[in-house]
Amino acid sequence: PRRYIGRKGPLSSALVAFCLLFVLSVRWKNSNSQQSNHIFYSIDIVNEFPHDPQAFTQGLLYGGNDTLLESTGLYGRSSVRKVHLKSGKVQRSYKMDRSLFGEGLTLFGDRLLQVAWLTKTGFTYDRYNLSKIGSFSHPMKDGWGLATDGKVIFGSDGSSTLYQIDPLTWKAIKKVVVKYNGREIPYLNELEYVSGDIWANIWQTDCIARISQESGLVLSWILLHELRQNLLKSGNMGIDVLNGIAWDEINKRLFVTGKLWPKLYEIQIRPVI
Ligand code: DDQ
Ligand code: CA
Repeated sequence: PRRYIGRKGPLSSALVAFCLLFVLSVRWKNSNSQQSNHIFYSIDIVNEFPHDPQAFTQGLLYGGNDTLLESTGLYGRSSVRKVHLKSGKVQRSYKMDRSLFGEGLTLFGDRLLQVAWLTKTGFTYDRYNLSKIGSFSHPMKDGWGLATDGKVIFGSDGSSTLYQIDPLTWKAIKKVVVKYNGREIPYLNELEYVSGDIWANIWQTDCIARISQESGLVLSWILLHELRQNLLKSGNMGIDVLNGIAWDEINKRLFVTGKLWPKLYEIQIRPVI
């Protein structure tokens, strides 16, 4: 059995070792990102946690140490909050003015950045005590979703445009039109940066689009209809749409919830086609 490797000397051994390393590195790369070449993904629920059913979730991100940072909407109920993952308890909350409708939220350095519905003004908060620091005006037509890769801010305004914004000047650096099979995909809502791509809730659907930030092309669809359907089946008739994606980059955990949902889910994606 050792005939092929052993007797041919160091060159063939080196070749075998190289091939093995190559295959392993490709496998490692794929297993470490939530991406591959599949187009449609279903989900498996890994964990479910309580979520404030009064929270009209409009922005969601992982804040480290089993906490989530969340922005909520509806006039008179809009807030920026820090939530304990496992209990769903609101650990700290900033109540927004009654005239504001909270939307996308992202963390840039020590500051939380938030946009609001039907206004081009956004707000900055201290990430630890959630006190309001200031405001900014952004280049989008409206404030829907926010995310960041730590360098630029990604934004959505309910259209099919995905914005890249300079966090210092708040000028648009780049705009791409999000498309799938040549068709524009409008209603981009809550966003998340995951391993180089932008994941977006598509408003009024149970789908998340995984989008190439470079080209705007939808690379895959994640189908999550079972989450909302199961909540409805178990009697939660007051829930609104799926909204809110949070990625824990360190522990590779993916969380989703919805507006007025009593639960937040940790999920894994699984190719269906
Ligand atoms: N958005 O999240 C899609 C950006 C906005 C959702 C607005 C839902 C309407 C709620 C009722 C508003 C009352 C004036
Ligand atoms: Ca998010």
